[in-house]
Amino acid sequence: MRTDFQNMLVEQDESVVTLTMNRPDVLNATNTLMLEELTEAVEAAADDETIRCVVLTGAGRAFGAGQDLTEFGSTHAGNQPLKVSEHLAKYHRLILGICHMPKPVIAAIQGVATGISLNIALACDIRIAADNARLLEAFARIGLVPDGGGGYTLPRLIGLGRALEMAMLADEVSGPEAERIGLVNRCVPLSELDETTRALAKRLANGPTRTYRLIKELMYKSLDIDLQASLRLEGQLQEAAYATADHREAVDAFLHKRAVKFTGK
Ligand code: T3D
Repeated sequence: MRTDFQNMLVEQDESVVTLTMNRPDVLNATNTLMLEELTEAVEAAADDETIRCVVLTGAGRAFGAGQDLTEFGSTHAGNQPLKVSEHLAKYHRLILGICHMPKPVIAAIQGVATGISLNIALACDIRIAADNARLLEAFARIGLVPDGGGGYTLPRLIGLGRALEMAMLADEVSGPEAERIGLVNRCVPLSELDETTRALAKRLANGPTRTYRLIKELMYKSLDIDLQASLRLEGQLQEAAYATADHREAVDAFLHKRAVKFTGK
């Protein structure tokens, strides 16, 4: 994967890759270049068989401050108004890239995560927040609806009532509260965020990667289909899981009372 990005850092440690949004002076607000670079890195990580877990985080004191409002401001001031649906299509490509990533994606959130930055985190499979996290759907503060998939992910994670409250009031939710309501999986002291994320990423990277892809497909598709269809899908996906080398390895390890070693195949 290319690593010479301007607004992104890419670091690979064995089979874990960490993608760091890197505009700390503006709390990693997403501008066009960062969006393009992040999308390219996500798509490259999906295709790279040496990568078995992806971590997404922000540099400095924040995860991300949402859309770069200076870019919005200049389109408002100019003669050429922003073509919103074209602009959003770029975000949608990123969100789908994360959700369809054939390996686990973890968001590690410190400080502010707002607007589109929060919704990028909500597209990840697992969220670890530091206790200084400030999560908010700031869209309504600037007269916008949640985009970047927030209308889909937010009510599914925390329920409709809380999702409407977060979207309408645009109030901050702290890290501990986010853990309590299911907005993040875990909240840890800021000093432990890196280590907790690293340990989780390593554990997932050493897991049955192909099966993780199938688990993601089962869960995400089942959100939108009835029980009958979900059971049919489960059958198809279990057939694929049954055929993996990792499944055979795990059964053999159990029968021979030895430690299992997944290869991701
Ligand atoms: O394009 C699409 O359709 C996708 C949709 C996008 C919509 C959204 O993402 S909606 C959300 C947009 N974001 C916001 O409304 C947040 C704006 N920022 C803030 O309200 C505050 O900065 C924070 C609450 C996030 C943090 O406050 P604080 O006091 O900790 O930091 P600060 O001093 O305000 O910010 C530090 C710097 O970052 C500052 O620059 P300066 O003064 O030091 O030169 C600030 O201007 C800059 N910054 C923060 N957020 C943004 C930003 N610059 C550009 N765009 C930002 N979003």
